Amino acid sequence: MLDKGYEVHGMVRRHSVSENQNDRIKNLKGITTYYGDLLDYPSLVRIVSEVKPDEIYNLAAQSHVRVSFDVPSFTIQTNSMGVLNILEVYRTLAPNAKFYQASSSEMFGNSVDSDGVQRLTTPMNPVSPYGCSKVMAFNLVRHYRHAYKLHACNGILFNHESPRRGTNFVTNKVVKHAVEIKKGLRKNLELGNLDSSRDWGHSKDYVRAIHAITNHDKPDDFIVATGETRTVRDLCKFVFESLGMNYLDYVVQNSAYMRPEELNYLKGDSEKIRKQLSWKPEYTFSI
Ligand code: G4F
Repeated sequence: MLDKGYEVHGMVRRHSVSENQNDRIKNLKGITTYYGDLLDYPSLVRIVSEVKPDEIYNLAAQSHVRVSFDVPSFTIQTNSMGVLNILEVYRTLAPNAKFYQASSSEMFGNSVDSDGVQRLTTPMNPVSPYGCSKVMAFNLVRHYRHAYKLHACNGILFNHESPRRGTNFVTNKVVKHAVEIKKGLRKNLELGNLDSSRDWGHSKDYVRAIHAITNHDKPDDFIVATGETRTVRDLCKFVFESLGMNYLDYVVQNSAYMRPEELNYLKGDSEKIRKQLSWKPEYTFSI
């Protein structure tokens, strides 16, 4: 957004270690930050009144699926009620703005169409508190768009990764631990389910999609996906082989990383955004 010439304002939650407050954005110069929280309605009113935004991007969430089983109430409050709060503030204080909601492929749960993909018409049967919370938010955004004629959009993004991904998500965990094993700093890599499949894309491609979705002339919902799927086992094989190792010698399963209910398979159909917004990913799984 900064590269595109936007004036960027961001909301941050208070962190007890002040050095870590803006850790994830410290290399970005020119963002004005404000203390706030999706669950703190007055903070949203204060920020939106002050900033008078033209575009609002809601990427805030308790975004870890496994952790959502441990903190289900917080997850649902933040990811569902928090979205209701920001939608209300948007509707009442900045109704001419464009609004983007980070919706998720986790909403589909284990629904797959007969041709092996998830698309906009695939039923949503979430299998985690996180997935349930995102379905509620997705529906609220659609409802606000229709009821109040707002430019409110959902991007249903499949997994998207980058070096900035937290190391408790599987891609960066596998890469980081494999490198440490290679350097002799670690003996093995403990993982949960190796047989689930994900449609992994690159965050750089997906933020391009987010901007295009929000700035399309018609508010709408779009799926953003590569259309390729791989198992966690495929990921391990690829990463370890890239480092000259065999994953079978190092990967061990630990039930602590298994989920009470698992989403087994994701492969998205992103034909609509490719056709209507001319989006396509530049990164592949291997580069
Ligand atoms: O990397 P993950 O934790 O991502 P997950 O659960 O698919 O969720 C991510 O993508 C969603 C979009 O589909 C987002 F909405 C969500 O916010 C998040 O960004 O896990 C990927 C797969 C799962 O099947 C998991 O069971 O990897 C499996 N896995 C196996 N061992 C593991 C591990 N996942 C994690 N995090 N840690 C493990 O040790």
